[in-house]
Amino acid sequence: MLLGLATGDRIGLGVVAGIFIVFAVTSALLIPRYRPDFPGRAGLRLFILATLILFVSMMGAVNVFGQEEEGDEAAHAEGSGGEAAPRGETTGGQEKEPRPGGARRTVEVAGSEFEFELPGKSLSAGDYTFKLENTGQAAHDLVLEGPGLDDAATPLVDPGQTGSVDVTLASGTYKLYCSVPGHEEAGMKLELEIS
Ligand SMILES: [Cu+2]
Repeated sequence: MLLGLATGDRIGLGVVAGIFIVFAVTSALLIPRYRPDFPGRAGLRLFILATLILFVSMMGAVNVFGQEEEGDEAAHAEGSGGEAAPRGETTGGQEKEPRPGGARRTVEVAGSEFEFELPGKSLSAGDYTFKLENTGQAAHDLVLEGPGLDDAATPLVDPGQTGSVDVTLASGTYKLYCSVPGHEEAGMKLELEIS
């Protein structure tokens, strides 16, 4: 049980136990040397009373320190449980709902002649950074059009380079295309569904 107590509690308990042990050893071994008749009749009552008081104090100390420890454990358990639950809710919310003030997510788009490649064709609403990597031989950009967006675009990105644009996507259909003349018509265009 002592091992389970916090350091401070163990010290407090140790002091009480130490007093009790010193008192018991002293009265049992040392006092008779100097007072062979100890304890006398009055002394015997006093000795028993003092022993009882110290014993009760010690048990009281065990209870008090033990309960403090249990209280701490209960508080820790409630604290960690309380933190875990909101985290779970937040994670669930990321999948289904718009998250104003939530973490911005990154979508990596590869652009080349003449197509865009996205990790997926649907996303949940929220804040995104679209990062265009030009894997082709000509310069390209990435423009997004849809609810709440009017020609949000990356800079023109040279071959082998990357460029990004921050957008907030709401529910609906967005069109992604390259604005370099002729590229959209050649195939650099796709639709993205936001749920
Ligand atoms: Cu292009």
